[in-house]
Amino acid sequence: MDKKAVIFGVTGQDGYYLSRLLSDKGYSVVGVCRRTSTPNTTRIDKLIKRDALQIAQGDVTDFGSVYDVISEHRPDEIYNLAAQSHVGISFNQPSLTWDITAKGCLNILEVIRKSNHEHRFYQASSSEMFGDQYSISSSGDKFQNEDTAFNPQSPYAIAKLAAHKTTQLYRKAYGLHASCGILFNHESEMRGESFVTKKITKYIGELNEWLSNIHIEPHDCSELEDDGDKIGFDVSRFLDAKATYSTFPKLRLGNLDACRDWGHAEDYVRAMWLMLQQDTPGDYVIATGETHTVKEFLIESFSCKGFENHEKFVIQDAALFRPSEVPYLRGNYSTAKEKLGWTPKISFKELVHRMVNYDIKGCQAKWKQYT
Ligand code: NAP
Ligand code: G4F
Repeated sequence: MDKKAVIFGVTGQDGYYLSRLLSDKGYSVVGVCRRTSTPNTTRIDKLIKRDALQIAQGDVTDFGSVYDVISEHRPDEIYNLAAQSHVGISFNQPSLTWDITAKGCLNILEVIRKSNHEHRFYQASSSEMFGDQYSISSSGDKFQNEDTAFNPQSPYAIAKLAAHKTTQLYRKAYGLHASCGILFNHESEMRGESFVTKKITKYIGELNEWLSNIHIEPHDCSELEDDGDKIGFDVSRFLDAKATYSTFPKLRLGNLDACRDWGHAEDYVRAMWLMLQQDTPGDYVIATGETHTVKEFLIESFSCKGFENHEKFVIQDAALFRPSEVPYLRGNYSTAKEKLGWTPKISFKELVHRMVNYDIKGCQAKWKQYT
């Protein structure tokens, strides 16, 4: 008999890759979407159209709807990817972040505990939970693994740690098959536009389109003027016959020194699935083992299309620095390698190039629509 899975958070980046993976494996996949006034299914529309994904209405903050979805579909596997997942925004909306990211997980666990059906559960834990903590290897390298202490530095990370601990408690106290993936940053062509990687690659797509329309090669482009515009691309600028390249805004960013361990989401959803195929539930760090600064991501992205000097396109904005920061993340995934047979396949360089090329093509298509 085919397996059935329910995914909370199906409309997000990981929701797209996970539902595609499970559907390819022959699962019947139900994705839970919350009510929004405009459609939020852009990433998954193609999967819905080809019947690879069925949609159910629900919201993780609403116990009743969580109960209804799980008791109606009685899935073998439940993946909780739902969260207010933006660390910066969690400082401005801590209460909402708590309700979705912490209490949402508790709601699902409570329904599973009371159910008479055996559901395997995956919780999307985060490397943000480590905060400013790291371990040191015998050769002096800094890293985080399953034994590293947690010291969250944001309302988001605190909510994630509450969900993580609650999942562990339900596993121990009630014998649930519940696993936590402590996932380090993972990005993709489908990444949300306010995360730093996508912000950078989308800007490059827009800048490239802008320059090619005014017939200027990247290396001939002089320093852009900072017009104080925080929004990047505006097609109407193209349509203004008097527009010059100096009116194109700079890319505004915050802290460029933070180190992140960036992988590709396609690799990371495979790890989620593997965790739920194990006889025994557990917690696993999922990472690449490499770390890069935001500045290194910037340089690699700009170099993809011959933009050599990123400084003339980028400005640092104090408003985009966080009240407290996670300075260094580099995961050691040896437990996942040993127990799940998981290793990442997509390198940092390939990740960056895939994202940049996708955004360049996307901007070219957008421009064609207007001409
Ligand atoms: P994402 O793109 O921000 O997706 C979050 C998902 O949660 C969206 O589908 C969103 O729906 C949904 N959601 C938000 N509030 C909800 C609510 N009240 N009820 C039901 N669904 C709700 O995040 P992602 O990058 O795919 O990450 C997936 C999960 O992994 C998240 O829990 C994130 O915190 C965690 N994580 C991510 C990373 C990473 O680097 N990507 C690393 C570690 C952990 P809408 O479309 O309606 O907003
Ligand atoms: O892309 P970010 O917003 O990702 P962050 O904060 O590392 O969180 C992501 O990864 C976590 C796993 O470790 C997930 F749990 C979480 O849900 C999310 O997916 O920021 C990365 C770094 C930070 O140090 C930030 O301060 O980039 C820095 N940064 C610099 N300028 C910026 C910007 N971040 C954003 N979002 N926007 C900027 O303009």
